[in-house]
Amino acid sequence: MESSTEMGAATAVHDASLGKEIVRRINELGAISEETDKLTRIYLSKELRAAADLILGWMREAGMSAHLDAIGNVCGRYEGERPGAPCLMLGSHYDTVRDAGKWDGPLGVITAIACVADLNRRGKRLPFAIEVIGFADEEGVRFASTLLGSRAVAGTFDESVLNTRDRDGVSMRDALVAFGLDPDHIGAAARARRELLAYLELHIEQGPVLEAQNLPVGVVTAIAGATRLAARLTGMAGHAGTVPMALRRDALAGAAECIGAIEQFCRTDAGGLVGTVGYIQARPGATNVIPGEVSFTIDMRAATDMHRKRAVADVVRQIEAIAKRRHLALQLDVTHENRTAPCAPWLKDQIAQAIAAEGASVFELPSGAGHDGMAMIDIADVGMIFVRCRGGISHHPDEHVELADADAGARVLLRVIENFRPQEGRAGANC
Ligand code: HGY
Ligand code: MN
Ligand code: MN
Repeated sequence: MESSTEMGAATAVHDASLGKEIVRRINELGAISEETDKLTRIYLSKELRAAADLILGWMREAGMSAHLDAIGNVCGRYEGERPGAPCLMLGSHYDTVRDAGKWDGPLGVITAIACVADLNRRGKRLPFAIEVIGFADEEGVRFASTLLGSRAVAGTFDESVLNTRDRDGVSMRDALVAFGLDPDHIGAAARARRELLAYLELHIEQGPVLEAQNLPVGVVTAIAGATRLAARLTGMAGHAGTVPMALRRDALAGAAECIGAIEQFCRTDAGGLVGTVGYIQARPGATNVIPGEVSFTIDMRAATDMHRKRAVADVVRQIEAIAKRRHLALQLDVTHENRTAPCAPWLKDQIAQAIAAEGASVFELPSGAGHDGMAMIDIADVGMIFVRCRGGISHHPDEHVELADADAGARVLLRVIENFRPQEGRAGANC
């Protein structure tokens, strides 16, 4: 198994100019945050707008026409030899989780722009167009859904999400208007399958596998599906000093038992099931008041859709039993469900050939993290390239990619682009 040293040796032949440009821009974009001491850039915030303007400028510098689409995605196009040809779409997202790392999402957008800029510097045009897209809401932090940008492009955006409200009670509809977009015009972001030859995303692995294999890049086989639920337990608020324990309907104690049950169920599952409660809020939220109402989120994932759906059903039954025994009212809704998205074999082959040509071993691995390809698969075949990240850390400020690996990922992506062979019969088609 060639180590990254070989890749590093290959890199030694390169001046890592792509990697240096990428790291510089990751840091510049990573400084745009709604918080001074951490990175948080959520959908339709003024910080997301500032980030969009920065990225659109980079796209234009790289020789692309660039615009903000109807839902806030940043879109760049580098024409092929003939204007109007179908495109190889490259992308990722430019929103972040709260207290995020600066590589999750932006690495894919910035690397794609760097590849187009390299072609443009050389005056190289290809038999197809290249489009670079930065999706505006992959993480789904602000509104109880996710993949909003890529779903709008895929034509699968659910209009009902426009009425969901964020933590401050602002509806997505009103947030779009404040961002300068028209909520009734989101359909304009949709693209047709005939316009895309494929969708290709470069992304950090967000896991420890490539590091354990001592490899800088990998070929993604599939993107694991996910189910997100919103739970609300309602009991009875009361005086912390006077209500006997036996008479309480403590919503937070009930939620704690549910969370313990979810963890225990996933820990003892033999099939690699993962379950996470990432957000909880207790009301009224005073030290000396028994919590009367608690809201929390649940995120469940597994290697197959069947396994995940069975697990979700089991967990729901356990939560219902706990609520009943504790005389708590339960409201439990699925807020987001994404099926597992397989990467297309013909794209995996072309990525593998590019990795081998760059002097690294070819290694395939699944993605436990969700990506925009789960939405884009409705209008194009999907391919993904993973780049090693230190310690597999992600969704954390310590998320980090070494310069050599950022450069290696860019060189692999550039090679895929320049050697890209559309599927039979698609090459010369017009949009
Ligand atoms: O949640 C995920 O897997 C992705 O990072 N949005
Ligand atoms: Mn993420
Ligand atoms: Mn991501």
